[in-house]
Amino acid sequence: MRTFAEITPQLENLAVEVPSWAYGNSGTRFKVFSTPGTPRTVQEKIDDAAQVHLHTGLAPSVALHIPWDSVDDYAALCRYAEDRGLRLGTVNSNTFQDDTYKFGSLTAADPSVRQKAIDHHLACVDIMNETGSRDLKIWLADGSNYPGQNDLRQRQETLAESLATIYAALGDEQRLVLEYKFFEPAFYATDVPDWGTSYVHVSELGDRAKVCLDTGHHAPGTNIEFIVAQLLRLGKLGAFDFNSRFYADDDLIVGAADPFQLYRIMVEVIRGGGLAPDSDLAFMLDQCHNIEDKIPGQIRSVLNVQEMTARALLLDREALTKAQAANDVLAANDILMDAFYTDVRPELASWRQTKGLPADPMSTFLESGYLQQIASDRVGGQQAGWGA
Ligand code: LRH
Ligand code: MN
Ligand code: MN
Repeated sequence: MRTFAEITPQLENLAVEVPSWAYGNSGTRFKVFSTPGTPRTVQEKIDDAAQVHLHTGLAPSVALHIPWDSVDDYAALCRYAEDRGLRLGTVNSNTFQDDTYKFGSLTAADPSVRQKAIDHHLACVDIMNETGSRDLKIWLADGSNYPGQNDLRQRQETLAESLATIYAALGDEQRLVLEYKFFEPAFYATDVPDWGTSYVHVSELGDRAKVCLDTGHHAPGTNIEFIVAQLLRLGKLGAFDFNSRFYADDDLIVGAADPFQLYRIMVEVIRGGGLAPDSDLAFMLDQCHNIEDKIPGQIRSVLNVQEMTARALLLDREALTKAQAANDVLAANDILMDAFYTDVRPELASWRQTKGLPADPMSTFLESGYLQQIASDRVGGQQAGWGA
């Protein structure tokens, strides 16, 4: 296995973007529980995101969701974030909370609905120009509940046309990332259900269009690291939405449900060059905390990503390649498992200290009094956006 000292230069390259919506209240279909100190404004969400970065050194940017995070002055919002040591990152377009889009947005049969959805994306590009954001992330709730409800084929044509119009509005340094999800809210057919469909569309668009892989968006049992390997091979993996799940799109803390899967994903990321200094792969969290405190939830998630990345970096790739070439099935598996079973927490803790960070970011944050402070300062916090 490699030593910890050997992997720190690569570990240094890891940055994980946090989502603004992680700090708001969210819930299940049955109940939204509120948490004391929930942010009331996007500025307060940024304040909370800054805490994650301050204590972990891992989360230098925050993703916005439009219109959940709409403001009048994005340049001012940008300065607000910068003053707190953060950048504004990916802009997520949201066409899933408006009555107009009941029967679809970018795929809608009604041209006026489609135009409204396209215009919303063009407005998102304007925002990106002000915030300096590189990525426009599109996830569509478009789909149907019953066979026969929609013309499946026509909707793919319509989608391709809508995406082409949006892509044409992007600047040379900007990208479009198209996120897929196999079901929900549509229960029969989703218009972008899988990586293949996303890949087909982004390939047609051009070099600056890529796939976004949300780890919670697959059928149970799907081999996600295979998708990672394939998309990196094709140069088309643009971004991750990290979260974990036991059943469907649970949006739980990253690595909570299946740390081994997270490890396997990071092994393929590293194998495919996704952590190299010249990589443009974006690592983001996409989580909604229902019952736990939001900031500690995010801290736990980014630390879990760091931990599994460290273990994946420890993997003795040379030995693995040799065992694979010799068809030594058990040795190859052993080599992979050796790195996975290595507890990197003590070494990560001392490494953090050499960088001026707390050895234990979670306890340092909890002892800082920030949670108590926001609980008394903020009254009437906001929902993340779901059902808002
Ligand atoms: C859809 C999704 C998508 C949205 C987010 C709030 O399930 O993963 O990324 O933007 O949730
Ligand atoms: Mn997502
Ligand atoms: Mn999701």
